[in-house]
Amino acid sequence: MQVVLLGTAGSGKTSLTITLQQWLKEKYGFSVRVINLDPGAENVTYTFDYDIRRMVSVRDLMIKENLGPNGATLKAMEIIQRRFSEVEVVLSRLQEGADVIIYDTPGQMEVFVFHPSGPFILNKLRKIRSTVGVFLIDPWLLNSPSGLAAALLLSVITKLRMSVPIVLVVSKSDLVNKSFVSKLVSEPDFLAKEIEKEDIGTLKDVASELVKLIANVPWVQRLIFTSALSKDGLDELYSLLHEAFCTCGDLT
Ligand SMILES: Nc1nc2c(ncn2[C@@H]2O[C@H](COP(=O)(O)OP(=O)(O)O)[C@@H](O)[C@H]2O)c(=O)[nH]1
Ligand SMILES: [Mg+2]
Repeated sequence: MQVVLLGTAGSGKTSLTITLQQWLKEKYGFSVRVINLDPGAENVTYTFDYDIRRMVSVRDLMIKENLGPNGATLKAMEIIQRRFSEVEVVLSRLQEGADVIIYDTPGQMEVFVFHPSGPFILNKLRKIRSTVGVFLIDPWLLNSPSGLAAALLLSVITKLRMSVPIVLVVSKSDLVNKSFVSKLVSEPDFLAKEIEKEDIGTLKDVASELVKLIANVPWVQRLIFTSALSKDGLDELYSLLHEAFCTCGDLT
């Protein structure tokens, strides 16, 4: 199994990559490899089995080519796509004896999802081995119901762009009011009412249309909660990943 962690900057991808690796080792005795595909990773001292920053790093590009962070990130993604055959050689070697491979992805996941390189890489990965994406929703988005609606829509767009199954996870669950969020997700009328309470003026009509759209995406309803800090929800995540691989798997 290969697991690709996706989510906005700060949503907890790197923390969950590391925790999940340790948890799978301890609980199942699995051999787990971790790969960093984020060329812009900063302050990460963890030793990955492969780190894309060996090929290209956003920080180096900013200095060498006098680019801003966004320009350097785009340039880094282009370089990774162009030289991906080199990454594939390493990845093939790392397959040997590995039960699970976990991929950490860029903080600006928008770049990964909207730039051609992200779907390109995912497409390559799924040819190596069965691959599933985990879309992390950052709890700070849950402070407002319209934030949750936006996060769910971003996950729908991500699914549209990526050629792999995607499961939805609220990260940092130790900080979340789970029952409130579950109600928002499972009861579209309640979500619409809560959005209406927000002061978003003329966007209310748009919001209610968006809620209808979300309500019609069945897999969105099966939202789970995990914490890299307390390890809460990792069992559930693991079984959801398995379901995602099963062609008959019903993620609702
Ligand atoms: N309370 C709590 N904080 C977390 C958890 N996971 C990550 N964080 C914090 O959230 C911030 C961003 O985490 P990081 O893993 O770097 O996110 P990334 O940008 O998606 O890779 C860091 O300050 C982490 O310590 C969690 O499960 N619980
Ligand atoms: Mg990170």
